[in-house]
Amino acid sequence: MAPSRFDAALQDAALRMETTFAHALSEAHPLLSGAPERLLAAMRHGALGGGKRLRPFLVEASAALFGAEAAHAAPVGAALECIHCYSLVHDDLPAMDDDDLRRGQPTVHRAFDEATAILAGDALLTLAFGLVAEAEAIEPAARLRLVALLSREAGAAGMAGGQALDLEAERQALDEPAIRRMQAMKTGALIAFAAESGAILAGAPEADRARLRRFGEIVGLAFQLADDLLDETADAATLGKATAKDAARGKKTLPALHGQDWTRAELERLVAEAEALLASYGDKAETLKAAARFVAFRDR
Ligand code: GRG
Repeated sequence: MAPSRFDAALQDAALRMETTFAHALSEAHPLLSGAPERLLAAMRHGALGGGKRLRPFLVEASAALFGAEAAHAAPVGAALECIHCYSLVHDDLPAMDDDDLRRGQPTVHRAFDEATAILAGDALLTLAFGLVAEAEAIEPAARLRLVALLSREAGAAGMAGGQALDLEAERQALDEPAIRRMQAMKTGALIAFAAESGAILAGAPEADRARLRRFGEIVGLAFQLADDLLDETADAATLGKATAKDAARGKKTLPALHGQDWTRAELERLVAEAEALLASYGDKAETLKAAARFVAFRDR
């Protein structure tokens, strides 16, 4: 799939997700009726109007590979994006990265206040499980399985655990295996869930689910490597505050350890591995393969 066609597909999916999200984050939604207006506004600030929506795109593309419609995948994509947005809201807090801007807008604690940002993150995380539980187009056993898997990938054995390891790295520098483990948990876990969940919600056989899981893990590795490379190559004017802080804290990345040429070669290797995993699906896997390439060589 040509990069321009992939970009258009990603943008279309992002627009669809915005509509799903606007409904999921409105007071009219049964899971939120009666919620305080200011808290809802903070949740919407943290979640709506920005972001590539890459994770919901992967859920949709993985589900489509096994014949499920985008509408069936939408609640799972929205749930995952809620968790991603919660992680960004909390990551931006003074106790973590202390950032003023996110996606070109004031961070939630800047636009509202710190306590409201903590609660907005909590409420986005909690909403995610409700959205999956209520996704009636998905078979009940698959919904339960998705709720449990999402709990694992977002929690202490997944993203939150990875963030804890990342914070520990400020006190004691991590070696390369430890950096890889931290990244697989902190960023990789949700991306692996995205690819695996599409197969689960579509009722794909176990072997396919495991293949999509592995695909997601590889794309997760590529995502973090590309993110670190983007930070390395950003000029001083655009260098993220968080990155500058990470460098000041002595945090190591793989591009910092091995250099940019090694990183680009490693990204090519990861994309080839991801594509090879999907070879047996033929043309039906073109979107997912293009997604792997986009993740590895994106400019944003
Ligand atoms: C607070 C529990 C908790 C976890 C935070 C994911 C994370 C853990 C922190 C985010 C810090 C960060 C910038 C990590 C690098 C990778 C990453 C998640 C980048 C942002 O994801 P994108 O590029 O963002 O998908 P958009 O804005 O497109 O949604």
